Parts: sequence; C-alpha cells; structure tokens
Amino acid sequence: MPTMAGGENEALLETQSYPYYDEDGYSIYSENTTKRKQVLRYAIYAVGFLVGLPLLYFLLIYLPNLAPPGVTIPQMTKVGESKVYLHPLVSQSAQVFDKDEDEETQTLGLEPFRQSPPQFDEFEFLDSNDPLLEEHLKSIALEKHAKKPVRRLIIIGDVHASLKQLTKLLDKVQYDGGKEDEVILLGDFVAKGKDSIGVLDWAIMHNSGCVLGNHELSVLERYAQFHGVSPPNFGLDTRVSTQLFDLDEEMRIAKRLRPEHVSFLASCPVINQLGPVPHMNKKQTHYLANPLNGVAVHGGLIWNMTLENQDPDVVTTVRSLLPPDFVVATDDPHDQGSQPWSRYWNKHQRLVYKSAPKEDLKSGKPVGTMVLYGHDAKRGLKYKEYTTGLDSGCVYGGKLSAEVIWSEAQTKADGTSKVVYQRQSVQVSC
Ligand SMILES: [Mn+2]
Repeated sequence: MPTMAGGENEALLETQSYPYYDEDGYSIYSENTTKRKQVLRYAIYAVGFLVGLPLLYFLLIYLPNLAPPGVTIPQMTKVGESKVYLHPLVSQSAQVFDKDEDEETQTLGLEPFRQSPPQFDEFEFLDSNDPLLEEHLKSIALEKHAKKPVRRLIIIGDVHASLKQLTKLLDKVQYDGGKEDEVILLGDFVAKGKDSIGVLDWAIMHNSGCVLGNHELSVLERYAQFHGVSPPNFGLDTRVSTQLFDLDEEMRIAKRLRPEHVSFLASCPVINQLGPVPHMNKKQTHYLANPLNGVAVHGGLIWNMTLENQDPDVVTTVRSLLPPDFVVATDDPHDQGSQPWSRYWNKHQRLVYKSAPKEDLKSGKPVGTMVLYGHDAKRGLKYKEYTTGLDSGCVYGGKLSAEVIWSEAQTKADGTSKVVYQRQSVQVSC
C-alpha cells in the first residue's frame, strides 16, 4: 500500500480503541454517565454539608471560644480592703454567757470558747438602732453603711481548680450563696486541678472576695504575653517581665481566659484587709477580748515591714525566711537555717500586743494583726496566735479547709453586752 494520510490512520485507531464513542464523537453511554455524575454531585453536596457544618462550627464557635479576645490587664492592687464587714449577730434563743472565773482569763477579759458550731439560721443581725452596735462600730473605726453587712466570712485555702470540692465544702458550712455570707479565696484557686475556668466562673457568679496567689500571677503574666498586652502591674512597683513562657499548664489557662476572668483576677489584691477577726490565746483554748486586724494573703508577710512596703512577689510566694536576719524570703523551706515566716510574724506581733496601751485593750479595738494564708500545703493547717495557715493540700489528695468567722453580741451574767468575734474550722476531704 502506498502512503496513507496520517490523520485517517489516527482516526481509525481511535475508533477502534475507544468503541464507546460514535462517529460524531459523542459517548454512547452519555445518559448513564449523566446520571452517575448527578449522584456523584449529590454525594459531594452531602459530604460537603457533613464536613462543612462542623468546620463552620469549629471556625465560628469553637475557635473563638478557645482563644477569647485579649483585653488590657487593669492596674492591680497591692493592699486592698474587703467590701464587707461582719455585722454582729444575736441568737434568737437568748443566751447568757458566764464570766470565766479563771483569774488569768479575767484580767485578759477572755470570752468563753464555743465548742460546737452555732446554728446560723438561729441568728439574726443585731438591730441597727442598738446602741451596742454604734459603740462597736466606733471601736473598730467603721462608719455605718460604709460596707455591706455580712454574717460570716468564709475564708478558703488553695482551691487549685477543685470546683467539686469547693462546692462540697460550701454545702458543709451551709453557705447562703453570697447573700449574707462572704467567701474569700486565699489565692491559688486556679491551676493543678481539673476546672480552673469553672472556679473562676463560680467566684465571679458569687461575687467572692479573693487575694492573688502565685499561680494567678503566673497566669496573668502568660495572658499578657499571649495577647501582647502589658504584664500585671501594681502601680509604683513596675514589674518588668523578660521571661518568655512556654506552652505550660498556666499558659493553657491563660489562653482560655475571657475578659471577665481577667478583670476578676486583676481585682484580687495581694493583701486583703478583712477587718476584725477573733484573737485566741497561744494555746488556742480561749478567745481574747480584743479582736485582731485580719489580713488575707497567699504566701505570707515579712514581719518588719508595713503592709504598704511588702513586695507582691514575696507576699505571694514566701514560705520561710533566711538567716541571719530573717527578713529575706525563700519559697523553699529546706533552705539551710531557714525558719517559717509565721514564726517571726508571731514573735513580732506578741511584742505589738504587749506594748499596746491598756485603754486600747479595754476598748475592744483590734490590737495586732492576724494573717490568714495558704500556699504551704506541706505544713498544712496551722493555727498560731497571729497566723492561720489554711492550705491543707486538697489537690494533693488532702483536705480543703475553710475558716468561718463571725461576730456575736453576747450578754453576760452581769447584764452587760459585748460584741465578740468567733471562729470555726471546717474541712472536707478531696
Ligand atoms: Mn501557692
């Protein structure tokens, strides 16, 4: 055969090898294929719907929730004051308290120690027109209506994100939800446990009082880095943080903080002045007539400094003091020769009390300062005359502890009335 046109040859080949094309080049299966394509299109729509909807949810709902918008951290308070005061309570079934006959206790004006906790529903507020109230408020230098009256302070040691145990403890003390009870969290209420955000939400919902712990401070520092805002500061004390934080547990908490969490954390002072709290003798057997000035902190205070001069980083972390002068703080109680900060605080406050004018002791005005603190789970629940340690290691399988404080108008056998401060220690296992 002579030469053949290349095109013809190719066309032939094509027809032979692709028999499902007719002469016009249309598929003889075109109807079937269209149906198949339609099914395929619907399948793609279905899959797209199934994948797209969760994706949309992830992008619009879950992700923004995962990293809420950043806000600037408001200026924080070093020394703050509780917004409530303990209004004296009176028992409905009028009780008369015998004067303690012991000679030593008489001179000190001791009050009988209530062994069992009172039933708080039996109590009501002392009438606001009662002259005893006027006299009492004057002795503690408090103006009527300056603060919200409450019946109890419920001061709670390191909660560490243990929301379940917190509510269990509050059930046990029959917390009224914040109407006339004031909860004060002693710092480190976030981190380590299961539900940091849950505890924060609880505290905000119940308008609870607080102090700043080392973990809250760390979380705020990480929050500042994550959102590129200024780190937490206390005004004159400029905190310059050069540290870069990794993705640790506190960073994960920081990423989840919503603006209301940040403003709550920033509202917690480092040192929270609570007003008068009961004063018990060294052996913890009797109440003294004078209350003490109650101060809540997370770690502790340095004995030779005013509240205003304390360093926030020390107050939130101190456990012990270093020799030779015991004015330098360490958080490691194993440091050689170190002593608990509370030992020096108690020594110093005993001197303050001894040197107080006799009239002050008689007037019922607070003399000396009681520090309520957490942070020291190893030493645990610790009662001294001028310090109360309330971290009983809940998150390590220990207990969660509350110190419940109230004041009572008591009538003595001789007919005189007086306001006394009392306390009760309550624990739940974790
Ligand atoms: Mn701590």
